[in-house]
Amino acid sequence: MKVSNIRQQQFQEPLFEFSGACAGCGETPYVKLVSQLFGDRALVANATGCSSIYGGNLPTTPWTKNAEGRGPAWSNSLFEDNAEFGFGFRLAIDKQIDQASELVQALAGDIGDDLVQDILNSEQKDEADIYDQRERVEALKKKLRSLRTDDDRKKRQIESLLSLADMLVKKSVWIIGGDGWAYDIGFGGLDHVLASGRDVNVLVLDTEVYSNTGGQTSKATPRGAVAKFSAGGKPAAKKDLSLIAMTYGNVYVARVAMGAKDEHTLKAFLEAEAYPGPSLIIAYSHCIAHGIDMATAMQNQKAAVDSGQWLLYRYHPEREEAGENPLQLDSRRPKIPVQEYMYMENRFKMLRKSHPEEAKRLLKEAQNDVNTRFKFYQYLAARKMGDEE
Ligand SMILES: Cc1ncc(C[n+]2csc(CCOP(=O)(O)OP(=O)(O)O)c2C)c(N)n1
Repeated sequence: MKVSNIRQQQFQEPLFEFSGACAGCGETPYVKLVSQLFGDRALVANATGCSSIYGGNLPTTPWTKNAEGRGPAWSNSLFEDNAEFGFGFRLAIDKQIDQASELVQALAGDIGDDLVQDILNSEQKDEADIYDQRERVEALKKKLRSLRTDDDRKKRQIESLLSLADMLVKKSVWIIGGDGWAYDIGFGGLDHVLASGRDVNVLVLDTEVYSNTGGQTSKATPRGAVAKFSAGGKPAAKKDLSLIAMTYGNVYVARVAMGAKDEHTLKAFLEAEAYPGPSLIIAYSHCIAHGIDMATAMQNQKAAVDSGQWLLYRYHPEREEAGENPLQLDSRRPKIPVQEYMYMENRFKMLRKSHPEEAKRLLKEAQNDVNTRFKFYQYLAARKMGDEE
């Protein structure tokens, strides 16, 4: 199966199903995609918010396992420390990989050199590679169970390695939450984790409000939108979280909208996961709080992109290493005025009724934001690397 082709990829079994989210939720398709692509080896750290509520309606859970009994490990931490929580997963896994590798080397004489070398040198670059590593680890465990010794120290080493061996198969750490978590309350921790350089994948389900508590303004709320605490329309522009992350240079950053370009979304998830450092995906997620028809909400996503309100791009640090510009602008020049997108949604429309003059002023500013942003990103993406100017 060519997983980078959306038509083939959609045959992958989801390990996230029957959630309690609103019908037509804009967040769940991204969560489902993570579960399809990496679910049998993923660990999910979920910030409190809609995704932790529909994702952890205990005692039931929409997270499930495949026929081999493998599925994602999932846990929910606080709204204010989820990035750190997921970072802890990474540190713990890396420590266990180190311990397992040391034990494999210590027991090399009993295990057999070929298997030891194959296990320790496996790159696990893609799913086929990972499948091979799983087979090797199964062979390792079988071998360990068959070993007989009177040496107590060796016995302990064998027991330890049996309990750690599964860590030698590549794991995928996903730190997931909403914009209230990522842009506001958990931002300090998120920034810290991105700056660490460690291999984690952050998925921000950007509904542009605190959805789970009824739609309060966050720093992700766009200018001119009505939300709780912004009854007169949000006066300030949306914070550019991806730009902040790009300044590190070694963070993979993507901005996606499934309803606008599904294959682009898929590509970004695959690239983010394969990149061995921190990755940040900001995913446009429509929401009932927007005052839209949830049955056709993918069209709102498309209009957001067509108007330039939501830019699609990918910043890949490895392109820079190859002498290329790391930023690839995947959006075309805006082809509809931002007004056409905004007035598809009650969150913008209602301001015209309640504060018509202010609505006019904010609309003008919103169009100005779009124009400036597009030019700015076009400039960044057009830079030739190594230029003096
Ligand atoms: C420190 C703290 N403050 C407030 C809350 C209450 N709370 C729970 S979920 C949530 C909103 C989450 O919004 P967001 O991160 O945007 O995720 P969404 O619900 O939109 O997916 C809030 C304010 C909390 N759990 N912890």
